[in-house]
Amino acid sequence: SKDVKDYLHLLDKPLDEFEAPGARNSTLGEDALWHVLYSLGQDNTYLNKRKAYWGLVLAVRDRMLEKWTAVQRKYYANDDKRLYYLSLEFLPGKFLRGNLLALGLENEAHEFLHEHDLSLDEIVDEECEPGLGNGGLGRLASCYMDSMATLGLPAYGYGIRYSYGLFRQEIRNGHQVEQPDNWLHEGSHWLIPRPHNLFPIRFYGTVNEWLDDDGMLRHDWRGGDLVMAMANDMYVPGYRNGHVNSIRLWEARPHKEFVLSSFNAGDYIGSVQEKISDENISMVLYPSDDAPEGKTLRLKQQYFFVAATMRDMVRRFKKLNKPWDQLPEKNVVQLNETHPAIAIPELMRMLLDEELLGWEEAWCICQKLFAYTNHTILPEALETWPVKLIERLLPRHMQIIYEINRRFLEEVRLHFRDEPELPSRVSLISAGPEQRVRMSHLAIVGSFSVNGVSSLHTQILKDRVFHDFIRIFPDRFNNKTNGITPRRWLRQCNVPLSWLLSEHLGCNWITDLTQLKKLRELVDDVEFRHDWEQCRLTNKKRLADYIEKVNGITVNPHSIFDVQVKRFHEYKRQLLNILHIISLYNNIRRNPDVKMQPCTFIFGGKAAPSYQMAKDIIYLINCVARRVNSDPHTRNFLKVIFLANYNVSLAQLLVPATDVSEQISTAGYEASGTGNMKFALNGALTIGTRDGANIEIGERVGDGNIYLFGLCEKEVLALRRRGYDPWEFYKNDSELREVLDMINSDQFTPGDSTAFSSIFNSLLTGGDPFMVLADYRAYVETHKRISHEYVDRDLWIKKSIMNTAGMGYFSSDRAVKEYIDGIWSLEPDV
Ligand code: F58
Repeated sequence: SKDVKDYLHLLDKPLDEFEAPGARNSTLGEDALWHVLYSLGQDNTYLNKRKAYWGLVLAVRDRMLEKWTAVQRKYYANDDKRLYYLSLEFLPGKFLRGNLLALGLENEAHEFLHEHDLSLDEIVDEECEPGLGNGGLGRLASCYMDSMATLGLPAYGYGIRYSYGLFRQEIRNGHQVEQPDNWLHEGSHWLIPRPHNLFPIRFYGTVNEWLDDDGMLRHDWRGGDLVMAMANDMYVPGYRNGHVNSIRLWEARPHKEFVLSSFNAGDYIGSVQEKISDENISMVLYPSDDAPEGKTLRLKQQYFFVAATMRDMVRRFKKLNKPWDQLPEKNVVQLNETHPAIAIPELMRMLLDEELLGWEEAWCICQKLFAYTNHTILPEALETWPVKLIERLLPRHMQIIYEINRRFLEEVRLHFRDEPELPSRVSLISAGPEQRVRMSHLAIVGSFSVNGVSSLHTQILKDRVFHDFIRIFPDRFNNKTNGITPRRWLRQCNVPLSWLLSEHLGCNWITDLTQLKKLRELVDDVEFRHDWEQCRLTNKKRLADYIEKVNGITVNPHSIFDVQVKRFHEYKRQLLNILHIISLYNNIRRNPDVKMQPCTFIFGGKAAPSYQMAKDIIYLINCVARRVNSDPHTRNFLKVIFLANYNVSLAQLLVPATDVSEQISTAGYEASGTGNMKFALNGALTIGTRDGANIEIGERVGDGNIYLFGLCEKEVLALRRRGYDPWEFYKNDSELREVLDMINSDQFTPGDSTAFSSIFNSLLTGGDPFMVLADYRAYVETHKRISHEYVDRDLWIKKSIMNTAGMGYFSSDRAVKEYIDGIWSLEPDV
């Protein structure tokens, strides 16, 4: 609207010389109208939301393309070293608003829409969010792409253009129901197909041996099936620096349109069948965010995108006419988890079999090129593939993996003569009835850098998970604490607060988040605190409106908004949260005149479709919500909301409206967390365990401004070693016992007393693997403190400000700079 436009100039950095006015002689609006007619083929004399949206997308895209081509030219001209960021997942969120913001076009867009009686808010509703990731790992990749563009890095993201993203979650009768996410049904103009960037990718087949002129044994992989990988580019503009990078997403295409022979033989369906199965490779994202899927199709996806990416890298390198040993001087490949680790044997294969290099030379190149980021310590999440499967699907790669392993273990035996057990522990191939390739071992051995994503996580990798390797490769391990982009996670999602910040600090915080520390000087300013609170209230009202609209439940914007949104997993302990809510409910019912701050507990998140326990927990939350929200005794004090289909867009609505951020994983299990950072950056107070990045957040916002509780990682280990008995807690804590007995009855599911027996059993007879009961009392007591301190508005708002003030460190700009200095050795280009 008009007033938004009026204050935008206050909010943002002015455009620098890259955006010289007059670079184009048409306005954004004129171009949008042009596109409505000439690209969409529709009448542009009047606009509706759809036409305005698509017209704007195309006009914005034109501007990004101009910059992108200029940037590519510059990379070649400067002979820049390039970064390849390989990730099976990217979760960019909606594009339009962020791209307008980065390119400095927000004002023009508002003006154009205003002229047509439309607003940006309604236009962005037209956009559908690409859900090409499961959660933290994919979202991190997108935050890093944003920072790389903003820092002007010669960087390329690489992944898969899934036709179907992560499933859309519906809640029916309290249960999660999965629906396909056909995000491309209308097409996406943010994605440019490049039908000429096409590579054949081989699967199956056989390996032939031959002798070259020097009598060297050579290998040649042939036959099998070919699938084409076609590039689709997505553009990532830097924040007001004229820089645009891209993410190349490969799409599987049939090698042949039809198999002509079978077509001619009259087998029409059979000939189409092959086309269909080839396209399957990029059809759908696997929806599991914990245990890896051991499916052949998943391994095919991995190899498919990695092989196409290595081809693309080598294609660009060859244009430079440099000797092969300069490949790692001109390129670096960051592997986001082990999913792309098959890139290591693939590059070896290309260098050995196609470029005819010797083993030592090829291996030396690989070891200088690749770097690996680990995101998990859950042992069941460490990827392994059956040797038999790789042998069949990628026969040449299996030979290469054997050879890498043979040479590696030979070295290990040589250097650790008195440790005969070590080779089998570090081997790339696990023994047992079914031999499997350990992808993390392959990634460690084939890289020059292995990093964890928070201090605690990296320490655990060194102490436990990869302990043997730290002695073999003492310099290879390092930490890079995660970060989030302040453009999306403050400037874009929290306009009221951004305005307040820019008014007091200037707008440099958008690219230098450490500026936020200056807020500490403002905490004693009464007027500033008042404005701060008003911003928060505005955001809470907006969320309350959404809840009213979508869930049909009225929530009080003055109540404490307590939010836990993330994937559903036992280690993340949504259970702990709901147990506490049930006990609160019991207390209010017992004590109807209770004086307590009203609370709204909000949940969101998806469960992997095959993860029954996670689905049971979602059902429990919804059943408790139904009971609590309809109870006249508690209605004014307590509301429980489950928001369906949690995704990036919903996060952008929730994050700025949250008072209390729930980060309550069992200590030692959450590698880092990034949601924790988004909430604290926007002024929420964290209730959290000493896990992942929570510890570092605590160090930076100050002990008094965070609610840390429960067992620490060492205590979890010690208790487990001593023998943990959840029944002790059941017996000794009557409040807890009452809650558990309610779950084990038909209280929340009238007539069905076994609905949650799986949960009850897991917490008691099952031994409570995530120690929910052990942390219960500390959690409940901490919540009492929160409820008490929230009422002291001055105190709370001060703490809120101190959170934002302390979060500068957690910018993804800082994280990416650490990768640049510590791993990539790249030159920013602007
Ligand atoms: C997450 N991992 C971590 N994996 O759980 C989280 O602590 C961390 O902040 C984040 O990475 C970023 O470093 C994660 O999201 C996945 O989703 C994988 C998907 C594919 C299967 C294995 C897990």
